[in-house]
Amino acid sequence: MDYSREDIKKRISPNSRVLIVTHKNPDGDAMGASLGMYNFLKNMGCTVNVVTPNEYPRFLKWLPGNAQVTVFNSEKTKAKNLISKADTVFCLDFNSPGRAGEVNFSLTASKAFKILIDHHPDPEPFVDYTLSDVTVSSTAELVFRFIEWLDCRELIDHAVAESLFTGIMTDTGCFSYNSSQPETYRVLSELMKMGVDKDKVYDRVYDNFSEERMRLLGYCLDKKMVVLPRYSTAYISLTKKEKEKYNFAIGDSEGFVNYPLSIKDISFAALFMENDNGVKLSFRSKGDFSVNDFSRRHFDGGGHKNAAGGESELSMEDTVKKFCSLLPKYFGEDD
Ligand SMILES: [Mn+2]
Repeated sequence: MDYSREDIKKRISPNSRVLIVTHKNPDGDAMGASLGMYNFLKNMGCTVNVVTPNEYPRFLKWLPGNAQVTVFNSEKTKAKNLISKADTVFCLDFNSPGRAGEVNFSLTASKAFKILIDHHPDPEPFVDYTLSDVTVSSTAELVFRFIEWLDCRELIDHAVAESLFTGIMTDTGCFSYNSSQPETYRVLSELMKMGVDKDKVYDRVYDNFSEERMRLLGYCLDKKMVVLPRYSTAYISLTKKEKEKYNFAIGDSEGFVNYPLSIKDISFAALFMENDNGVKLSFRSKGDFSVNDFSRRHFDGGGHKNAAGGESELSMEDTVKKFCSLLPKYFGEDD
């Protein structure tokens, strides 16, 4: 079905009830895109709410509109109510209902008009309108383009700009990956013209860690990183016990998986984090090796070509074993 700009505009006309949903374990792009959209839709005159499947990191809790976010896991009745009452639902930074965790069921049951804005590969057809582009840095950048496409540039205020800027900054690792398109810098430039203070955003996101988190990072790199030069691979694993020792909080392991990639000739990195339901995995790669395919095939996950997540219900030991047993197939002769 094709919808025109006017059709879409009608869905977010003043007084319409709009809900924004993002993926489980929300990251900077998920929250930046969602709160950018939230502040924009408020300026449109909509009644807007944001629902996240679960809690998100403390370093994102300063974003404009943060106080209005409903976390599904902690406020189920309220969240379900918001979803069922919405006329229009935005699905931001994910493209399959399964990525929305428990929100999945209320989301698929909802009769609302659904708009998906995302940059992950292979979107599933569970929405009415899709804006998907894997070549774009972040969903936040796509939200900016969506607002421009609606001809609503004048409704981008400081709150919208700051949120979207945060999404682009975090999803590109401060412009180190997914950030080779000139268009990204045009969007950033427009956002900065709205008064976004780049240094302030950087400081709030990256210089906001606890002492324990820094020590945990040191421990991981010194004691827990395993380097397998033969397979151009390095990985870090962390058990529940180790996390507890460092008073682990959500978001503390953000970025850990990127460190092994700075080692010369390492092109594949993995992080294994034990939790109550098994092991959560993060993958990063350089070059052509698709961690999206790897994770989809072996670890029930997915993401982008060079950055993906996954899950394992096996024990930590067996998960690491499984991971290591796959390496010869991808990175060398099987002997
Ligand atoms: Mn993203």
